Amino acid sequence: MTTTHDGHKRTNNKKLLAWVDQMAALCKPERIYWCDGSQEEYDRLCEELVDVGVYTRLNPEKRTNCYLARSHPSDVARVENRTFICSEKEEDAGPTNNWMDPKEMRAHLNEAFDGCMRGRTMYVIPFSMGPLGSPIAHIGVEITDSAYVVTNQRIMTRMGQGALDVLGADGDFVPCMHSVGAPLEPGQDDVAWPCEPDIEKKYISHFPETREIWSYGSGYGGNALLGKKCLALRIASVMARDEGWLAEHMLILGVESPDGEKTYVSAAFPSACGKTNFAMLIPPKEGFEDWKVTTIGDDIAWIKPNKEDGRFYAINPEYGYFGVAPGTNMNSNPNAMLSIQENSIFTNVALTDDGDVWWEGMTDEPPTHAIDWKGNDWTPASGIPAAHPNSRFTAPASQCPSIDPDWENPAGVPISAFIFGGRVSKNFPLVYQAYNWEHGVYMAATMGSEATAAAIGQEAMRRDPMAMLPFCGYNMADYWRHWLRIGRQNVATPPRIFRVNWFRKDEHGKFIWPGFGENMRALKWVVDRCRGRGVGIESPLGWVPSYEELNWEGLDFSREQYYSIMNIDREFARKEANDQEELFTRFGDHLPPEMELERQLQLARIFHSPGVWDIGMVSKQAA
Ligand code: O2Y
Ligand code: MN
Repeated sequence: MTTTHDGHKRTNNKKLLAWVDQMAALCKPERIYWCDGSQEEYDRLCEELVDVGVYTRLNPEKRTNCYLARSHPSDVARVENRTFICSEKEEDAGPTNNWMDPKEMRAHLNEAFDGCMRGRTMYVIPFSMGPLGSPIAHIGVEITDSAYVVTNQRIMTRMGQGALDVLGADGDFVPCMHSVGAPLEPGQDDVAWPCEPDIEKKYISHFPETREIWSYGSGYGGNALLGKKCLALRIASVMARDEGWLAEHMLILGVESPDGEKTYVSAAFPSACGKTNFAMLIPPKEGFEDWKVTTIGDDIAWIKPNKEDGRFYAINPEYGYFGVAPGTNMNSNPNAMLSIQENSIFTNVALTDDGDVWWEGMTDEPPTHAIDWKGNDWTPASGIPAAHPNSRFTAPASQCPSIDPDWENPAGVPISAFIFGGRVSKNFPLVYQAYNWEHGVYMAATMGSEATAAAIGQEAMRRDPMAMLPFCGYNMADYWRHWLRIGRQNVATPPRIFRVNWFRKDEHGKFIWPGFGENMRALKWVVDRCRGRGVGIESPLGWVPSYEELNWEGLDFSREQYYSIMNIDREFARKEANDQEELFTRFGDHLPPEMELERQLQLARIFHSPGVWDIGMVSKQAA
């Protein structure tokens, strides 16, 4: 073992030691600190952050061992327009990513990082994405000048000496370089949330060929906790392409039937579609008495083919949840609420007078007074949100009551279905199944959510293929090609593919489907289909369940209501399939021919399939 900068013998990995030396020479920190990942270290750093006013310790009787941080008001979310894929060739980043020539980006970064840690500590954070030593896991090392990042990373990843031990002398790691971009001059006082306020000087840069991440100027979330979106999705998607696996923006959950049959599914949803709620779903009390849903992960899945049994096995590469606070409550997600009782960090939520946290939607009645996310006095009459809409909790996954017993299984869990969901108010049924793998990939590639197009003031589909638009580290069309290939070549039994849509509205603009735990009714149909049960009806979009095929016990949901969330309007479906052409043509020669073929087949089914349009009609006839 070689002695590291703090005099400890932690690693003899030459590549790592050389990289840390090189980064220290560039950033010129006052000191270097290697994180061991211990509880003692976490407690000490949190205490230091309390002392300097970055963290507020919450009332231990309400939230044991919990802290609140408030970011700079300009640093509150991922910055997509400053997120870059710096592949050698622009076409390898594709039309949906911001590309910058790697040489040009390196010139910017060398200038920005030069001396950027003056007066600060440079923390070295070794971490494992995935259970330590799992054949599906990978090691990263983040260098950062933010103790907020260190403490959050300890919750979000398996961090410290254990990761160094797995790395060993010759192991490889993804270097993740991070600075808040706020060096301190001698004698200069620090601020509570240092960052680079000029958006044009922030860089969230990825180098897919050399598998490096460089992030400058932001201390927040996905911009700074580099194991998450940067490594586990953007860089990992490139590794997955090259090595024959999948790195997906997907939750993983298990469904256990009363007789103990366990089925795992993985599901992708764009932001604001209730992904964490679905990952932690509690089945309805009536009709699903002895059913259980268990959580493996709420955001990211690494999925590798297993040659032994020809199936995909998935792990959650993360160790914690970085969940959106607003809207989370004991009704929408009791498991999340119970996960954040202790050992959690809250960012940009409101502080109540009794030292607890609060956010919009947490309780029916707001507190009469609180300190808002900007640190100002707040009352319900203030007319502004007390918590930032993107405020977050960082909580250990192990604290989730629905955590699956196999969530740390290094071999992963076998995946039977991929579910893709968007937020669409019309025409897309509650649940339907692709006819085959290629059709499923097409369905996933064209998914999206409705957004009001400011220019025309009309609802338009904002496409988010596989919910990976901001997270795919290479050309999206090449990614589709990878999906098509992996389902054909790398597994004997690819998972069945489904789409779901919880968000259809009635003529008054009200959601028709109750959602949350009731989504179990659609999920059970997914499981049934994977198990070879259920008949299904052939619709132009895919197999759909008849009214009779879903379990309605305990829910007053009429056949007519069901038809209204299952019907497919021919004209609407035709327009949707036509509109998809615009997405496909953006990719030129990179577009796999199967995608256009599937679109044409879709149009043909819409025009020519023999009248199986109206699921209501079909079910009525059947009834
Ligand atoms: O705004 C951020 O920095 C976090 S974004 C995020 C966090 C947790 C899970 N998913 C997301 C996302 O944007 O998909
Ligand atoms: Mn996400």
